[in-house]
Amino acid sequence: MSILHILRYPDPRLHKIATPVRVFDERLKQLIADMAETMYDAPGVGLAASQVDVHEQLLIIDTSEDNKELRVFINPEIIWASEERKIYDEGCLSVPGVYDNVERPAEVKVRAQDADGQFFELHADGLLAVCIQHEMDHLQGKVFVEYLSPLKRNRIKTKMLKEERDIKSRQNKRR
Ligand code: GNR
Ligand code: NI
Repeated sequence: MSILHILRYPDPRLHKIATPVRVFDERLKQLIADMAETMYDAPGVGLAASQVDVHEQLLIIDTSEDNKELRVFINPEIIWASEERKIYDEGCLSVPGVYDNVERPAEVKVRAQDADGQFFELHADGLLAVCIQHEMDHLQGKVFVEYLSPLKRNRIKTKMLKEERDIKSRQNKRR
């Protein structure tokens, strides 16, 4: 198992559109294991393959307290969304330190495949519903800051680029 590098906004690779998974093999299971290790290490409650620079329709979620409810969604589709909307203070491992309100459908029904290619359906609400939609956005190349105003988004972009410069200069000093 290994911890994978998580792309940081505004990396243009976060805007790539993921393609469907067609082969359910050992490589896929290894990728899921590495993504789970990466998510638990971060720590985060979800991770989309796009965030680790793999542009395939795969995401994982674990909203449990004890990291014992890993959920895997491959080629996910939202087949129903509630009229009711809910605002949630979202964060993202690709935009560390930034949290802001995003409004989305409160409940969704999703159809997806598991690691063996078996189809399943799930009715989600609460944080799980938020996460499914947040991760599915990643697969479409969308990061949650794109729901915020251009002013906020530009401030976040500037902050992230400054942090990136600081990280790079620290790395150069160590050499
Ligand atoms: O860890 C995460 N927490 C979170 C909190 C509120 C709404 C969405 C999320 S997902 C995020 C992990 C992540 O960036 N997934 O793409
Ligand atoms: Ni995210």
